[in-house]
Amino acid sequence: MTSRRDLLQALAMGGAGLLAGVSSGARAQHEGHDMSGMDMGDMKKPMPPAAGLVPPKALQRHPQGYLPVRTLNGWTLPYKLNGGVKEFHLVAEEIEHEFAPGCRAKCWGYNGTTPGPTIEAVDGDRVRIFVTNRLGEYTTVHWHGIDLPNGYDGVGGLNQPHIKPGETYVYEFTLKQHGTHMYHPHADEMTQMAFGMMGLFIIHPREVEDVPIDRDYAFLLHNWALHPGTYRPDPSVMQDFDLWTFNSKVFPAIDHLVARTGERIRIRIGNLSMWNHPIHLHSNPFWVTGSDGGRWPRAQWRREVTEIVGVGQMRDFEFEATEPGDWALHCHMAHHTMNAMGHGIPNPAGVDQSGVQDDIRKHLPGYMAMGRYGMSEHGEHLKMGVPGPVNTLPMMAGDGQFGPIEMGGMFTVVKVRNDLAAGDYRDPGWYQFPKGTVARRVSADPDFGSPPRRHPYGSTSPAPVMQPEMPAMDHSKHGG
Ligand SMILES: [Cu+2]
Repeated sequence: MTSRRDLLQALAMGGAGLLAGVSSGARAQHEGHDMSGMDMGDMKKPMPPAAGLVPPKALQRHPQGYLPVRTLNGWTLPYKLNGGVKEFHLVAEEIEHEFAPGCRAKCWGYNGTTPGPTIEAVDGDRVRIFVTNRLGEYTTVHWHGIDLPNGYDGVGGLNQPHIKPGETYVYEFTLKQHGTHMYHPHADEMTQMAFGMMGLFIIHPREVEDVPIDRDYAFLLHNWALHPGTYRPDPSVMQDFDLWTFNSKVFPAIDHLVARTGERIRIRIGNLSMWNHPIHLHSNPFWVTGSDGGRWPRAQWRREVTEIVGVGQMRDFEFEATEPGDWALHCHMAHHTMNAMGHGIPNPAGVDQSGVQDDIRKHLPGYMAMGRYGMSEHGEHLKMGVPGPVNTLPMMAGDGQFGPIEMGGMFTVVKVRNDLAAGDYRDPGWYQFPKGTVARRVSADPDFGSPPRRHPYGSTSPAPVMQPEMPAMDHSKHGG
């Protein structure tokens, strides 16, 4: 699938303008500017704007020496060099956003997306950031965790006048640190963040890092009260959210993280949601190596398999890709890997609803009682063509090569392969398991399925059967 970033790069090469990713409003602000100093980043390689696959890009470092981050489902904001100052332009505006195919909403963001584009710069850079407000109410931008003069800290009323609709403000400061940071409004914060206004601000160290990184991924955690059947997030909700996102996307629409064995991967995670998220990476333990405080001294690195990224915090994970495969990366709060949670619904677990279903069907043809044996049916019934509420995703979704993955929300896959080129981020497909390396059935109880477990609405849940071809165990190889 062509990502937005790939598309932008293709557009840029096709002459559609380096600001192809900037909204119409922002583009108007830039017209007439000299773009010759614009950082091209990894846009230098020509690529055809063909539909479908975009050819791999060679691993390209920025002229200042850093490896650009890979913002999941996102993009990096181009800048213009003006007298040695890096000039960026953010435009706050309402946008139409897709969480995954089948679910869209009116959200607020920057330059056409939520999260807004990632700002990347280097310790020591002077940055000048224009902020244009195209919302219906005032806003500001706070540069979260960045050491700067007080008048640029962005708390409306405290540090600056609010940016009214139609106004453009400028922030200017010199970066005195490195690390993983964020930006977000500090005006009507509850609403503006609930609608999606946030972005990453990555400051690379001046020196090349002594433990070098081969792929550098980044995303923000967020939650949304987009109630089933609606098109606007509800900003008043504090706990019972419907959607849990990595960079405003839910599984299965979240980009995969691709890695080659032998590479060192960094995953930078920031949290602007209303919950703490224990982020869990399958495969081997990772090191927690940094935050908005920069890359920590090595004595502070910790090995973990799950790390809580608290509200307002940033955490950098690093690991060496040693085992090829498809490894899950997800929040360990089980409700945060579901979509479209239905809150306040009676609990049907263990309840035979077949009689109730018939009664309800008299009033609601096609009604399906669900949940007696668990919630797996929920994803299945939508696949069978039974409509749910409009603009509402199934609670769990996504099919892998062995069947339904039954995840949603904050879940994606780290795909480690032996045979990738450096800088190739294309989805390599599902992992091809070497023969004999997958968990397999060795027996099944023929009586367990009696009476057969059937979904109340008649869909068959196949009764387990004894496998006649059950492999004989070879005990001689197990040394006792
Ligand atoms: Cu979570």
